[in-house]
Amino acid sequence: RGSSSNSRGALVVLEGLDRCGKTTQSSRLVQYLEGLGHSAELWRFPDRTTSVGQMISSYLSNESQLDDHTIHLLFSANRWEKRSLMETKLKGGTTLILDRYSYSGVAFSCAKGLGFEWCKAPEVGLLTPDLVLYLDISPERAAERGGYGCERYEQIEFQNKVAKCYQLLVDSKWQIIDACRPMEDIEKELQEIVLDCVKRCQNGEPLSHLWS
Ligand code: NYM
Repeated sequence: RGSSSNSRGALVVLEGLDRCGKTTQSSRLVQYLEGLGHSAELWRFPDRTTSVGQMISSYLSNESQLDDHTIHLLFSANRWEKRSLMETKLKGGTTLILDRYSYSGVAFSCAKGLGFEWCKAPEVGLLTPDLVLYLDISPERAAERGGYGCERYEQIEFQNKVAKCYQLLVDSKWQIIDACRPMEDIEKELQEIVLDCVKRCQNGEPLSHLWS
């Protein structure tokens, strides 16, 4: 498909507070793109299937304790271990819909009090998304959605700090989506934005690296 020799898949990231709806929306987006005949995959960070991912998973469920810097670097390592496959997929024409990425890494660690620049440093050199969809919802509204589970970070006060840290990361690749609306309305809006992005990448938009 693609009209240029530099045609590639799009790298699309969904971000937001816990329970903002991005997991549902990302899988719907993949279904939508596949329905149109595009090659698309849903990826999640953390990827809990790798050995680094298993360390992260046990930390998140409070089965293990780790120093804040250590867990930050593990989250980053978990993205680095997928970096080359990510590039291969994109260049092969597959669009990747990512449920969380480096922005979660920075926002959640920065909310704990780690330095903003320190948090960004290990992400430098990863692929820059073509589009970041931020599903915007207040922590109070998010918590109403069936309530938080018992994983680390799922508390309103902490989520407020995360939201503030996310704001420091907003750039021209971001689109802020009002996530308090009915799910179908959000779905429609995302479909339009993402399809437009997929088309741009088919026309040979170059890949770049964080943070630029
Ligand atoms: N999280 C996620 C981080 O703290 N740093 C990261 O780099 C990433 C990718 O992990 N509360 C946090 C955000 C979530 C938690 O994510 C697990 P999910 O989407 O609930 O599985």
